[in-house]
Amino acid sequence: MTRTLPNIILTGTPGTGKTTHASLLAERTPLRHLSINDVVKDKGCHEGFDEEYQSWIVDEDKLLDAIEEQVKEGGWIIDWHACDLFPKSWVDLVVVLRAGTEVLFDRLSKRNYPDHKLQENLDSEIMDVLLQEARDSYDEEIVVELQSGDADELEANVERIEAWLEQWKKDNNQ
Ligand code: DAT
Repeated sequence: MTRTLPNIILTGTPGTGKTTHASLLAERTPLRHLSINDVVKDKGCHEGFDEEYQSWIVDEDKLLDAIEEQVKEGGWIIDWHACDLFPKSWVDLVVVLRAGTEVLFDRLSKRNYPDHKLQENLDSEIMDVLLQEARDSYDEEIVVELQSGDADELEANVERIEAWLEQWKKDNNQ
């Protein structure tokens, strides 16, 4: 099925700004926000809750089955702190959001994460884990790394993605 609107994966370590970017983009473009966290919870795509990490143990097959039909139609901003599970054929752009250690520490400290979870997320950001995962999973040309340290960067990122969307529409004869 050809998509009349593209699908964008918005990924990054927790706290880098996925929800914030997705909400703004959903306001300003026809794209809709697909929070994988909500799908996992609401549609039960998990094998229970990991108390130690305070997160759901995701059943990836169930998750992909739950979203496949709607995602294939196009027009989604897929927001999740992993990206390697989504089939390449579903995805037109992968945005990896980044934040510096201090900024991320401040943001995550406001969430009641256990210490080891906070530290693991900081380590993951420092070691470029999500960027590497995106580059390993998708063609280099569709992976974009964007800084999300402050409000100016947020605005610039949203404008850049809006411009990319307009170009995608032209290229795809809309
Ligand atoms: P995520 O969905 O990746 O976990 P979020 O969108 O919930 O992250 O953002 C975490 C917090 O940081 C939230 O209070 C909003 C703030 N934030 C994120 N990106 C920002 C930015 N570029 N400028 C200012 N604040 C930002």
